[in-house]
Amino acid sequence: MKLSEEDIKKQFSNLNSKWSIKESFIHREFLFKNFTQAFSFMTSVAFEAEKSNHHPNWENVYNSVKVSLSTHDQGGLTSKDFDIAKKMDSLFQLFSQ
Ligand code: H2B
Repeated sequence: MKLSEEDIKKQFSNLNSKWSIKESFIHREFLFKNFTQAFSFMTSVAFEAEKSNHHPNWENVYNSVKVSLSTHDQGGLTSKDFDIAKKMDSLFQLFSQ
């Protein structure tokens, strides 16, 4: 179910401050030391995405992973976007050491 403006604000406040909101997407760029770290992070996120059947739009260039999240089926942001965003924030801690 699409979240209300109020719920979006609440959920957004639980994310790392590097996330931004634009229209019906939330965005963040994750920067790593090198490609291996970036790709390890992406692999780990991929397993989480499959588990929850919720998949990111993303772009990888060397050590950068730019992520956009939205729920296509609902045409907007849902709790699934915020759940995977939080997982990405914690996986980033692991893979950017
Ligand atoms: N990922 C995202 N980000 N949004 C969706 O609406 C979505 C998805 N839908 N992954 C799923 C797959 C859907 O296409 C399948 C059929 O359940």
